[in-house]
Amino acid sequence: MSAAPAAVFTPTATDVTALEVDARGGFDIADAASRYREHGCLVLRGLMREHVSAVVRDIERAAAQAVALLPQAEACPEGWYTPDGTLFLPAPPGHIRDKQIMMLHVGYRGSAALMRSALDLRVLDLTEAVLGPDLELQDEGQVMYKEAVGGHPKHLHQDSSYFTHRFDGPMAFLTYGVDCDEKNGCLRVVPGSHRLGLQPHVDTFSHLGLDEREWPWERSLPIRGRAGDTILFGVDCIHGSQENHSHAPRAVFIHRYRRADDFALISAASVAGRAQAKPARKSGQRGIMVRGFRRYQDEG
Ligand SMILES: O=C(O)CCC(=O)C(=O)O
Repeated sequence: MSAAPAAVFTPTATDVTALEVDARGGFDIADAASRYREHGCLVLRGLMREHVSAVVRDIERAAAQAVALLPQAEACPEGWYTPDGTLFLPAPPGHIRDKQIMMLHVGYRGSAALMRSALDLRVLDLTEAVLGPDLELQDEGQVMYKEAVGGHPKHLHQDSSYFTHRFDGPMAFLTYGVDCDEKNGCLRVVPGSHRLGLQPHVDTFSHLGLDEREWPWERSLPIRGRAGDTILFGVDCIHGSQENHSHAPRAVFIHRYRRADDFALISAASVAGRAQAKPARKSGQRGIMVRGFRRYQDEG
């Protein structure tokens, strides 16, 4: 899809009710898929309520472990990595340390609870209804962690700026580990923005982001929610979240699914990284199959 002008864009919804599905039990998969296609995002209330406490227990164990590993952190272009694979950013004034957690390494290889939650049948049914029968996990599962008292913002962006895919790209299911609102940095989305195609991104404190003069936070819709609520969005849906100004950490965990033959042509976290990236191939990007079968393809 080629980029369309952002200035004339009108969102497909300005009220969260248009995006909501009651997912505390079974729900109408075909209806959810059609609303997801229309808005580029969806709010699945209560989808992960049976998984959330076990996943958050592992997230908090991993957070304590990452902080203990900070003396061994090494600088990288994005911030600092501890040896467990956790990414830290500079901390704001008044924080208890000079570095704060951004992306916590837990992963499917580290937490059985996280892996179990990624195999939820309703999630796979909905993904299959949109992307087709053969599905893989894109990566190892992602945990974004905002520490208390100022935890980092993630500026409005499209995931396609970080990973531009050959086909549709992944569908991301982001679940709240705690109750979220504007105070602790709930996710904000721009319904219908997937129709814009990939927009130009700039370098920001939280890596690639949209220019704040064109995309101020006010253009996005805050999604308040309870622990266990899930927000589904595609790679071109504009989303992000502000700082955590509460006194408790705010974690979310994200599962991403894509067609088994899809892959990131370009992966980068900065403008220069995108400019220098050489188009990649499928080989080396085979994720764990979660539905269907992977047919042999000559990837040479
Ligand atoms: O932690 C968040 O709320 C932001 C997550 C996000 O924007 C992303 O992973 O692309």
